Formats: sequence, C-alpha cells, structure tokens
Amino acid sequence: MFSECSDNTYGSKCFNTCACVKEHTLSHTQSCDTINGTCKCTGNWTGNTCQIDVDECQEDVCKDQNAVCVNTDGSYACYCKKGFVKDDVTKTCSNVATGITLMYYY
Ligand SMILES: [Ca+2]
Repeated sequence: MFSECSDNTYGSKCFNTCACVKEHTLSHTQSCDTINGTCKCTGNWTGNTCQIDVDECQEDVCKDQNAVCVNTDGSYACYCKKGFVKDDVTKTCSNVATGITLMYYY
C-alpha cells in the first residue's frame, strides 16, 4: 500500500521523483500517480507541463443562454447577463422583469 506522497515524489516511502514539474504539483496544475509516477494535468490545465489554462468557455459549460462564461486560470465562472439574476434556489439566471426562470445555472 502506497501512502500519499507530497513534494513531487511517489512510490513506497516516497523515494521516487515524479515526472511532474515540482512547482506545478505545488500549484495543483499537475498531479502525480502515486503508484508509477506518471504525471497528469488536473482538469483545468493542459500542455506538455500543464502550463496552459483550459478555456472551458469554448464549450457550453454554463448551459444557460442567459449566462456569460468568463474563463479564468484553472477555472471558469458563469455570470448572469444584464437583466438577469441568479436564483439561488433553481441555480438559473432568472429574468427579473418577468419572473421567468430559464435553464440551468451552475
Ligand atoms: Ca480556464
């Protein structure tokens, strides 16, 4: 059984060094397989050393025609368009004037 290694190490007693860039594991853009040391990008990063932010807004991540997607480093955010407010109960952007609730909102 392997324990959770830190500081870019893996394997029994964490004696082996991962194929990751150490700084990237510390900033959580890469994660190391604790069994074999292979390095993978975490979900929101890409590139050879996981240095490139994934632009999630290229896909319909907000799933709401009344929301605007804003890409950020390592993440993204969905904001309601002007005239709409986020309904905390339904998690959708609702039209304030009509009270109509529209589609899903993160
Ligand atoms: Ca992003």
